[in-house]
Formats: sequence, structure tokens, C-alpha cells
Amino acid sequence: MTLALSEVETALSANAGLVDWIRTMVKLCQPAAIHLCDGSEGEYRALCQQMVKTGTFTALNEALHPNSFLARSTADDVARVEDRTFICSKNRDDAGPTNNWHDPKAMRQKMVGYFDGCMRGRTMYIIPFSMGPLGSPLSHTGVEITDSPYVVVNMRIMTRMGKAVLDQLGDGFFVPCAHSVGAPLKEGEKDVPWPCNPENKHIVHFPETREIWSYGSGYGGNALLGKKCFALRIASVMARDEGWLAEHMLILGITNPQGKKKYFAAAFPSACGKTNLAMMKPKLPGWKIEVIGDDIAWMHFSDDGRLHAINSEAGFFGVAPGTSEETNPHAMASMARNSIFTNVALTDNNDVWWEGMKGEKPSHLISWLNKEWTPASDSLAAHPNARFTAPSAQCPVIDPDWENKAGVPISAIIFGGRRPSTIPLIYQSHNWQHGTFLGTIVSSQKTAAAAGAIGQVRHDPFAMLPFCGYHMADYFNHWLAVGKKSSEDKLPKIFYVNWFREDEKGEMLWPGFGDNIRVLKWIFERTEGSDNALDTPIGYTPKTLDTSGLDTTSEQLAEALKVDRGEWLKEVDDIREYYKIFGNKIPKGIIHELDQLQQRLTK
Ligand code: SAT
Ligand code: MN
Repeated sequence: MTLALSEVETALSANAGLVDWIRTMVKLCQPAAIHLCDGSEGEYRALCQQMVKTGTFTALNEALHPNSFLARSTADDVARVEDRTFICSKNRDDAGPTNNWHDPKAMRQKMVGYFDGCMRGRTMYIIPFSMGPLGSPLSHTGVEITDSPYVVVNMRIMTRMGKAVLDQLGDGFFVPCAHSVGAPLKEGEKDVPWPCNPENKHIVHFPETREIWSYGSGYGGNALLGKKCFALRIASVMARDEGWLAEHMLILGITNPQGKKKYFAAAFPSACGKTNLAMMKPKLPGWKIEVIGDDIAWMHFSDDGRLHAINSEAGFFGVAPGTSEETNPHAMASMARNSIFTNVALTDNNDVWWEGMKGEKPSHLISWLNKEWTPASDSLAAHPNARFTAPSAQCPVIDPDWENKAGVPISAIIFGGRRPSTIPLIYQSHNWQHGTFLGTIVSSQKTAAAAGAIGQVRHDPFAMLPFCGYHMADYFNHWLAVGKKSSEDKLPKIFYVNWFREDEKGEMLWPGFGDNIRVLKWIFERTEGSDNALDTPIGYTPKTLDTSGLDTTSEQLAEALKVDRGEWLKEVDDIREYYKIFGNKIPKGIIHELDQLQQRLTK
């Protein structure tokens, strides 16, 4: 609905703080019009049609991808911008050594300067949204203002948004999220398909006042402010203050052949197959995997002393390249209709294509850069970070409890990384403190397939390095504190996996994908008290894994599960070196775990 400011104020009048904020931002941004989003299907369709007219969207073939669209960004607005992302806590030390800190007063002044007149010639969309199921006590509300209709339609898939959220909010607390593409239009100037600001991007968080200001980018995590900015950076600070956990984790339901069901949460650095694991098609008969979420878990203790998790999102914003009927048929089905594709290639019959999709390369495409493309072209047809935005509800294996307002009880937490050596396929921690230590040592290694220095280990504690809104060592401490709120028998058991171990020829030792169910089965049984475990210096590994119907030889399996003391002692040195960046803030309990590990390895 396009409304006059006074009408917007009336519509928002239940929340005086919201009226104030909108009034201030309208005055500052000077939009040509204001649109209060109701979240309806009609509004969504009208905005999509409007974007087809302006060239932002290309409508896809109705028969192949009904009600779906392709968007191409500019070549310089394709991913999150970590060096332009700021945590503006009052004290520099609260942001810690792994975040970009900026003085909040100075940054606020800067942002007010950027936002001054930034929406001239454009419409300001007001998006009330809920992170988490509407009406859940675990959910939180945000209101995003943006001058990007692309953001509005993506937010409609990724969150619950519109009038129902506003009704629910009443005069309650909301996180104000200000977004602008930073490209005001002059009188009579024609818009471009993907407006953004090539010179100046700023993704800014004020953790103490729970505010987000994002300027200059229209893409993904820079612009859909409910996702990484709110649900992780701001929410991690809220969680610290309120005693819960906001984590970069998938949530899946796993049912054994006897019909017993459990829920696991898992954190992996990027390019480790989080979405694939979340919706895996298991290769063991009788086992079932259902997905609650593929990116973000908010976990609170229930009265029973167990951690319960909700997915704060309502859609998948997944990487398209590499996703196929073989690697993730359930993701393919999720995006079969009502979906948005960003920076993939367009086929001659108006469908989408990307590297790793399947079969032969098409003989002709329009690339993500809007250029003619043939298999002879020496460039990629789709950008490596091309994305699909698809509603969770469309996933064929969406869990029946995915919108349960109380969340689902978590039995296991799994960390993992991509490491060609050292780290076994699976091991289990001794207890919560040891498990927290495993979270701190999450790391991934570049292999020959990825750009950058081969072999270099990149530490990414809890897969939260770019997403923790405060000092990472304080965050480790918060995990330890959370563990003290319940008892070991009620806390989730904590595991570490590595699907990517290689033999000396560089061949993968483990098939991965649907066969990872064999590892999940062991985890399931361990949470049931199974004693199928070896007590190694690093934790428990399986005595046996279910390899029925698998080609993997027992030597390969032994190699995949091996704990090599020499390699691990080097690992301990590397971890100790890494911890230095946190100085003396690193919790004693974590250092204790590292010392104990070293002792067990040298015994
Ligand atoms: O761009 S997002 O942050 O939403 C996705 C990602 O980079 O993980
Ligand atoms: Mn993510």
C-alpha cells in the first residue's frame, strides 16, 4: 500500500517507538513515496511485475518454473562484504579482535550523512518481519525500511512479514533495520536494473541499542537484514544478555527405522554442505531426515532443562552452483516454483542454469553478467555465489514441527569443517565443556579446487567468525555459561565431523552426501547411550559404523577414522597459536581442554 506519511503513522500508531523511527527516517531519506508492506500474495506479485518492467527481474518460463524470476546484480555486488561490516559497540574491546570496530557516535554520524536524501526518487518500503514463527515466545520482531523492491520480495520468502507481524508486535520491542541501496535518483533520471553504490558499502551494527544500518549494497546478507545482521550479529548479543544461543546452524529431524525421532543442530563453515546435510536423502533403508532450517538456529532452555531450537527463517537462501538432482534433490524441489534466482544463467527457453546442475552444458546461455555464453566461453555462466530464494514450506522433507512455537528438543550438536587430513570422519566430545572446545577449533582448509593458498587452515570458531556481534572469546565463555544452566544428561551431546578427509593420493576417503546418514546413525545411537565407541585421546570415535551396501573398504574407513598423535600434536600447536589473537580473554575452561588434549596425546 502506498500511503502518505500521516496514514503510515496512523497504521503504526500502536507502537509509538515505531512511529517515531519511521518519521525520523522518512525525513532523513526523503523518499518519493512510502509503501507499508502487508505481506500479501497480491503485493508480492505486483512488486515482481514492477521489477520485470524495470528490468530488475526476468520472468522465468511459467511451465518450468512457475511464478519465478531471475535477478542479475552488478558485477561488484555479489556477496557479503566483511571488510565493510562493522560492530559499533561502545567499547572497542567488546567487538573483539575478529570484528571491525568503529566508534558508535562517529559511525552514527557517518550513517546519517549517507542516508541523508538517499531514497530520493525512490519508494521507501516498510517491512515488519518476524524472525521465528509468529507468536512464538522465542521469536523476535524487526522492521526493515528499504528502497529495494528486490529486498521486499526476498524478505517475504525468507521471513514471516507484513500486517500479521505488525498486529502481533503491538507496542512491543522491535529491531530497527535501515537499508538503502545508496543510489538516489535525480528528477526524471531513469533507474538501472540493479541500483547500488559501487564506491561505498557499509553494513553497520549497534549491538547495545540493537540497531542495523546498511548502505550501498542490494545483495543477500548485506540487504536482507533479518538474516545474518539480525538473526546472528544482533541476536548473538541479545542471546548473551538473556541466556540463550543464536547460532549459525542447520536443524534437522532424524527418524530411525523403529520410528524414534530426534533433532540435531549443526554448524559448518561455508562450502561444507550445510544445506545438503539439512535435507539429505539418506542412503540407509528405513532412516528419514526432515529439515527445520539450513542456516540459523535460536536455542533456549525449556522448563524440562533441554535446549529447544527454532529456525528463525522461513525460506532457504542457498548457493545454486553445485546443487543438482544428485547432490540435493530436495533443494531442487523446494525451488521448483515461487522462487527467486540471483546471478544464475538464463537458458534459451527462459529457464535457469548453473555449473554443476546436471547433464550436458547448454549450447547457449545468457550469463549472470547478461552476456552471450557458450561452452567455449572461458567464464562461468553463473556466479559461484549465485543464489536461490525458496520458501521452506515447499521443501518435500520440511519437518511437520518446523513452525512449532516451542521449538524442537536438540539431542546433538555437530560441528565440522573441510580438512583433507588429521580430523577424523566423526568423534564425540566428553561433555559440554569439551564440546564447546570443539566449537572453538572449527576450521576449514582450502583444497586445490578452491582459490587461495592451498593447505592453509582457516579458523572459523562455531562457523560464527563473520557473524558474532561481540568478542568471540566472550562468546566462548557464554557457551560455557549456558552449559552450567542444565545437567549433562539433558544437554545435547556434542560431536565433530569431517566428510572431506583424503588419502595420500588426494582421493576422498568418505563418499559423503546421502551416505553421511551412517555417521548420523552413530550419533543417534550414542545419544541413546550406545557403547559402540573407542576412547581416543581426542574423544570417542566409532568402533564400527554401518557400512552395509557401501563400497568403502575397511582400510579406507579405518583411515577416515584414524587419530594420528603426531598430526594432532601439530594441531594443538596450531590451536594454541590461533588462540593468541584472543589474548587472556580466552576462558580458562577452554585452555584447560586444550592442555588436557595435549596431555592425553603425549601419554
Ligand atoms: O549473503 S548471506 O549472508 O545471506 C549468505 C551467506 O553468505 O552465507
Ligand atoms: Mn550461512
